[in-house]
Amino acid sequence: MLTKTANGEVADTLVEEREPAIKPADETRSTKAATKSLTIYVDGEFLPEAEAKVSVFDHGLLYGDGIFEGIRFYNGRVFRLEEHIDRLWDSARSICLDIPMSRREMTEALLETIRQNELRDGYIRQIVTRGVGNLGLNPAQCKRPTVIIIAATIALYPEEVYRNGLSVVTCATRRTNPAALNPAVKSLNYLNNVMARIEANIAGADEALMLNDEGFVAECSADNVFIIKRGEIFTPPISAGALRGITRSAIFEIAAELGLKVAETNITRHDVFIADECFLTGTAAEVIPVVKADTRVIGNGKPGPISTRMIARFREITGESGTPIYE
Ligand code: PXG
Repeated sequence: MLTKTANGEVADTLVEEREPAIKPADETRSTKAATKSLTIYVDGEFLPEAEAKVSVFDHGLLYGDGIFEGIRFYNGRVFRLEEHIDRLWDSARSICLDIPMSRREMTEALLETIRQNELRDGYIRQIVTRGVGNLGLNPAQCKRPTVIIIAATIALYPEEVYRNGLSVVTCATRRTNPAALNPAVKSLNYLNNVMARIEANIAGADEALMLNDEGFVAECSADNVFIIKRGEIFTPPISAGALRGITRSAIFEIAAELGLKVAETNITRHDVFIADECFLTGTAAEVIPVVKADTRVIGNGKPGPISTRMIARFREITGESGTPIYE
């Protein structure tokens, strides 16, 4: 296997081709002229990307003190916008951060950022930091949170990945214990996930399967995990260290539509190894099959029938629902 640097120089050449890239730079423009820079929302202003900057004293940078959301829009509609706004507000409440605007204002700022960039399909990164303070970590020094909204395009995984599936490895880095930092908070402190991802890179795998302190599966570095056994679907509960993924909840709805049961239950590596099917869900990855875990082939090594139906139905839903951007 490919084992070079911690940054996975060798592995990256493999992984990079497959990974969806959220690209803020010129080559990502779809409808806006390719030469124009992105327009980015920073604290109430729409700025050209070269001017969209934060202070080096912002505690988002100094301490990872802040929260974020990653949201997709498809075909001129934002997918599950209200759920993302709710989760942002939940993260804020959990870390005692007062978002300096109403949900309605945030929603409008988000839609307007997309409009300013004349995009119809893409990815939004919404960030609220603790704001500018001093070099001490005390958030009481930070007078006003910084709000940033970036709307960009996103390069999709190649279709072959959805047909052939991904490989995952279990990483030694455990998902943060909720008693230390609850993984349900979508915070700017993602080093735990980044370390997991580095391990996957070193191992030449596509994703890292993260366990919690008890040894149960929590999630992957940026995706929720599902397994299927004898027609039943299982996914770790939030209490196991999984983010309450918005794609994850879409899967619950699709499963109900298809008459399939989803059980939120603790899962071990063994359960993954002996699963008939496995797939990951996330805003960027959408619904993506897994065909190998720690060198064990899952099922027959091909994306299974239920995963395939899930992917197809998820695509239908993203294409036809959501908050309209331009109406
Ligand atoms: N777990 C974690 C830790 C996440 O950060 C998910 C699960 C999936 O949740 P949603 O709501 O997106 O279905 C996430 C998603 C990326 C990326 O590039 C995704 C996330 C964060 C950073 C990058 O896919 N969040």
